[in-house]
Amino acid sequence: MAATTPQNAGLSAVPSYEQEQSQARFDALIEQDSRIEPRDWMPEAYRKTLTRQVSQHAHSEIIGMQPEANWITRAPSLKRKSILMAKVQDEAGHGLYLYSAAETLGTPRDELNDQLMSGRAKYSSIFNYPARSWADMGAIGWLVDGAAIANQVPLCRASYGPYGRAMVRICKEESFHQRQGFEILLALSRGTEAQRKMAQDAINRFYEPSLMMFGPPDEQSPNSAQSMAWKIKRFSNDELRQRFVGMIAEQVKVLGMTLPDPELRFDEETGRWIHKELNWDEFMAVIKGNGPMNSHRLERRREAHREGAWVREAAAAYARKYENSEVA
Ligand code: FAQ
Repeated sequence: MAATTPQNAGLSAVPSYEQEQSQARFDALIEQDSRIEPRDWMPEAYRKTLTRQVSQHAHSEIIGMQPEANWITRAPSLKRKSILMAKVQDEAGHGLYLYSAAETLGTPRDELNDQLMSGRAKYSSIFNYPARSWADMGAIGWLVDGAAIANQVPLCRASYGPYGRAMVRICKEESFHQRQGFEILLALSRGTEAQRKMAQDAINRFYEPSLMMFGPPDEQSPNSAQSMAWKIKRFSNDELRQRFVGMIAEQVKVLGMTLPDPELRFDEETGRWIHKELNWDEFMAVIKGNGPMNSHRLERRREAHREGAWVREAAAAYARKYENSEVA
């Protein structure tokens, strides 16, 4: 390698002809609403931001299994139990598609997993709140999966191929999840006074955290502008949040329940939904690891990983056996 001299210092920062061509091809694909595929050249910052978002999303699906999995044994009927079990399994599947999509960007799954278990990686704030009652299964399905769909349907058109394609299947399953949550709340809303109270209490506790799932307000969202320019995100955090709040404002009427937001209204002039100021200090505390359930969720994840060691060893031994055999 040539030594750096005052004459050539800084030359490496000047893009080569090939780099310029690659950047131009990438820009054109984004401009045409085409897809970037794993073998295509992409700017390092694009790769990094996608790895961050897709892996955080995968971690959310995996950690998000916990609040509902804790209720499988306490579901009120065999039918409810089997539905809930299927839902929790779906979330595991979503985590796996998303880890696969993240791996195509070059970071191995073990490393992504380490980032989660060591507390270095974020996952959705919502899963750091406890699920206290059976009605919470309804509120999680209706509000949490509902917010997830509102956020994720536009991600089906994300510019990175493997992410967009994974999102198509995930969104189909999330729609079923939302309906099952709504149906749990509907059954409770038509039940006894105690059941109605339980449903209302669950809605009250999950309303604000579900609105915070969309991320900080636009002016405090450092990643949004670039992610939207790259067509990873198609709408801003606030745009999606107010779209979601408008949807649930109508649906809650069918339940005969209320949303804990006296300020909620549709503003005819701006064509936007107005909702109360959310507690962003609480949000920041939760995403920094200080929410009510953060340490519990991570400890449970590490425990499950330790308990699953024999499964990973057996799978690896099985794969080695077939790698070495003639049948393979
Ligand atoms: N929680 O600049 P922005 C589900 C972080 S759905 C935690 O606005 P960005 C389904 C953000 O990472 C839940 N952290 O960031 C299910 C960034 O920090 P960083 C998962 C959050 O990326 C249902 C910083 O704040 N869905 O799991 C949150 O442009 C039921 C600044 O924020 C997805 O992940 C938050 N809520 O926008 C499963 C969807 N919000 O990384 C089981 C894909 C923001 O710079 C049961 N992700 N932060 O250190 C996205 O659409 C985006 O990443 C956003 C955030 C919208 C979440």
